[in-house]
Amino acid sequence: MESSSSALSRLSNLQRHLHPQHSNSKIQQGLVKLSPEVAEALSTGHPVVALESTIISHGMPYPKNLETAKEVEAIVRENGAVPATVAILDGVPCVGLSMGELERLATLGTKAQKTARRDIAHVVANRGNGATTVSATMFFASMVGIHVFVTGGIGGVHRHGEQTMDISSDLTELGRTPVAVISAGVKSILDIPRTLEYLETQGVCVAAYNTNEFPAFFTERSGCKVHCRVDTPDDCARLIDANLKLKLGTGTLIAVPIPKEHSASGGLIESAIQIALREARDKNITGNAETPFLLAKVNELTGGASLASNIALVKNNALVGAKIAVALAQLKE
Ligand code: PSU
Ligand code: MN
Repeated sequence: MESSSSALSRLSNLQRHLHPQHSNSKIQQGLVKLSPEVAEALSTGHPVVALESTIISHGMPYPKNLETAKEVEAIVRENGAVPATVAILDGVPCVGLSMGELERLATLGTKAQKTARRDIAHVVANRGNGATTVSATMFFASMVGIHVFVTGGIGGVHRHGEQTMDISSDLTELGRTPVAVISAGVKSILDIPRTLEYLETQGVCVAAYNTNEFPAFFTERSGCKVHCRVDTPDDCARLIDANLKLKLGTGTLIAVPIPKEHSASGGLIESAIQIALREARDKNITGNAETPFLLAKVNELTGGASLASNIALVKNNALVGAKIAVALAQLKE
């Protein structure tokens, strides 16, 4: 079997051969593999949108996950940006996946390892297949110079997080990695007010798109006000640009409410969440297994209504995110 150092040096040579002009040393060292399309876009300043992969492996069932992943990439392209789905395949962090790689990840499903920041090193060391969460995706996006990242929902402070300390590393990543994350807010499986408090502590600018209120993923409203409102992709681009120019070092969270016509009934979702939370407690499901468990349970209890809403909001985020990436690239011209 090929040793990992020779695999890395082979990759490194390949990268040098493919992208001699690229100045990012981590790419040149072969620590991360860019798809040819993403490499080309980054080297010419063309807009790029990063996409995560836990949503594919753990967030949705097969084959809807694959279908959605392909549609989301298509929406990003139709709106003028290059999609860069991030995942670790056979121990190699990849930014930009081929159709075959996307299919592989979707069929692996939960056999792929859910990979947050803390998991990156051991997935790479064991040459595993890792589906990156928001924290790990931000890390790799930032490493290669991608400023805009689209997902569905981010992790947050879990309910009773003040006792369990279960606080997603997505929030600390937002505190230390300068990438703008476009999401539909935070699911009400989490404690939304505490999630916003935690983001404030981390120094993260939370902006709501076309509203003054932070959205609650399946529904447009959470009852929590935000301190920053943005109304257009240009507004978002200026915000991101200011953050980058000042080298604040923090991420930006842009919360886009689910389109009205796709929002689920708040009452239906809330009762499903209550049942799912009780079941998670009874079965003692904790740690990084909790979010995927709750997502699947809520989907089952709502007879697929939550999955349909989830897919619709991710596509909408892809549309908005691509426009933001385009506006940001224009600002830099
Ligand atoms: N929320 C969703 N769908 C998801 C996730 C969260 O609505 O797929 C995934 C994302 O990858 C997110 C991760 O980064 O779960 C957070 O997991 P945890 O709570 O274990 O930090
Ligand atoms: Mn957790």
